[in-house]
Amino acid sequence: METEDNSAIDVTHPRYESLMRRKRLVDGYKQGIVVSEGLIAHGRGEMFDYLLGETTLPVSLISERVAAAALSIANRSVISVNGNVAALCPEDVVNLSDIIHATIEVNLFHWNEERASKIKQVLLGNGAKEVLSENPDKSLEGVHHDRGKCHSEGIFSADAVLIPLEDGDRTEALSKMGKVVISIDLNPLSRTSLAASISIVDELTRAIPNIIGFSKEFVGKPDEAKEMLKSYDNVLNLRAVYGSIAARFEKLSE
Ligand code: PTJ
Repeated sequence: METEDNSAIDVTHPRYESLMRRKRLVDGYKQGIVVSEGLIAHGRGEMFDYLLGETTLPVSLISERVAAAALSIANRSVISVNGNVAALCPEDVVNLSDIIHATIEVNLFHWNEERASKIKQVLLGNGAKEVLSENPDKSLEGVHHDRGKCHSEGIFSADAVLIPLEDGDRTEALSKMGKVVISIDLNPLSRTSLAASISIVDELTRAIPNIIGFSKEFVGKPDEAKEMLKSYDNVLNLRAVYGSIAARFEKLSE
């Protein structure tokens, strides 16, 4: 795979996956899908991924399973897609939406109609049948300005929303609207992780395939999904994430 300066990324490089994610984001930036702030946000995510050991914590597998349960029993679920998500894993987003029958909505922090349209094309090119994108007709309650824009047929009326790499303000607004809010955010201290109903602290391109796998298990099993959701405590789960990071550092410092 070629990088910006046309040098190849060596598949045997120990950080190959990480380098590939960076490449996808830089390519997305050049195509006008990712904003420059998205590159900074990715760097912040990478830093937190180091703290986790660049692996999915056992406790995050639990929140991913619960997320699959919640999405599988939702009446109206929506997957929110921003520039980074479209650049990193558009195919997985489409696959997940097919399995859980979710609407895909392009929802941007830095709103721009032209970029929303480009992201929609990326998703359609990856097999999406329908994508809500341009001309949002509603606003999230309490979030003014362009950041609140959303679609009445999508996020606004959804009972469950999957929000990868989301801003804290909007997460809080979605929670206040009474929705089941499922975040994917490597930062366990972010306002998003603190405000979500199910906080997945994991890297996006690891988390979505895991949710896909778990979603398949819940097909035709709504009672099992409801039971799983009922027994879940997000505060305890987040505490377990902090505990896992602390335990890792204790071990490293021995
Ligand atoms: O395309 P837009 O306009 O919607 O903008 C997208 C960004 C990501 C720039 C925007 O939503 C933003 O500014 O987000 P924040 O507030 O920086 O939050 C992004 C969060 O995602 C941070 O807590 C990062 O640690 C985390 N993050 C970044 N990359 C990943 C990640 N979490 C999981 N997987 C990643 N690959």
